[in-house]
Amino acid sequence: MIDLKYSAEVRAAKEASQPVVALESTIITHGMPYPQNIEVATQVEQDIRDAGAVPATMAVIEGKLHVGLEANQLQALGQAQGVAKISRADIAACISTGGTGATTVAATMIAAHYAGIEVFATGGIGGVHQGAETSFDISADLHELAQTPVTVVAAGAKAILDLAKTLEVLETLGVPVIAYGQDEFPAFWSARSPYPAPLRMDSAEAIARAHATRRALDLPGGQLIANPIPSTDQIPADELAPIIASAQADADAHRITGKAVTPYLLQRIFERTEGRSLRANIALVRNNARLAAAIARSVSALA
Ligand code: PSU
Ligand code: MN
Repeated sequence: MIDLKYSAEVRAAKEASQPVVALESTIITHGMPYPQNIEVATQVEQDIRDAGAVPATMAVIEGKLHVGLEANQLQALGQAQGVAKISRADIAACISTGGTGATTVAATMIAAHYAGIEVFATGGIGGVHQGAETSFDISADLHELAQTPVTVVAAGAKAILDLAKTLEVLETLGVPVIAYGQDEFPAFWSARSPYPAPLRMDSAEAIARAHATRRALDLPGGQLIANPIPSTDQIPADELAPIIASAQADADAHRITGKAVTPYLLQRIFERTEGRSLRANIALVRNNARLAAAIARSVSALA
């Protein structure tokens, strides 16, 4: 067994069977610049408390898998340089070698499931990158959704991805993609996209019942809840398209590959939108945290 390090708050919540929402840490170390990363992580945790659940930010620190971070640990992680970005492939190596790493969606799902947490909020999942037909760059997040039973609330997949191919792979892998309150699959910084979502639900209770029904059927894998960014915070897709295209061209020209692709594109888009992409990113993560807390409460009520 792995020796999990619970925060005091998460330990108390587990003992009292209170609803808990998992949060990832790659968004802190690789997804947002300092110091906004720490402000946002702290705010998102508070949003979850305000909505009646307890936040559990996951990370590996000096070889220990943490389920919930104390404030000083969050501060240290947000300022640390050169923290590893860990996914399914490297979480065990990071723990066994005493390393420190931030968890992606895939690694956070593994940690959440291990700790008995069923609901997780993030910004956007990884997916099929543009040009994947030659690069083969498909995020391990998709395969994780196919095998680890955690409901993940995200604002769709990041619009830097090939959304059509991402939806096709999710369908192939048997992952339910449920748009919340609308018919279209949302596109991260934009609420809408040209792609219809395979499923739609309009309440946290309905999502919790679907989650419980998958468990009753013994189905492996989780659900992707695609929660659109509030329309007042979005950036229209046609405004972003040329910015995304030039960021992708830069990534290709600099031969950025593997784990570095997503952080590189996000940073480039942040620069080219003069921070607007970050403001939208913050709004959508907070929105996802609130929905995830409501789902976690409903899941607890059904148990
Ligand atoms: N969404 C964000 N910012 C991020 C990520 C998602 O708004 O930094 C991170 C998540 O941790 C996700 C990862 O799992 O990017 C995907 O990386 P890749 O494409 O290398 O699988
Ligand atoms: Mn990748």
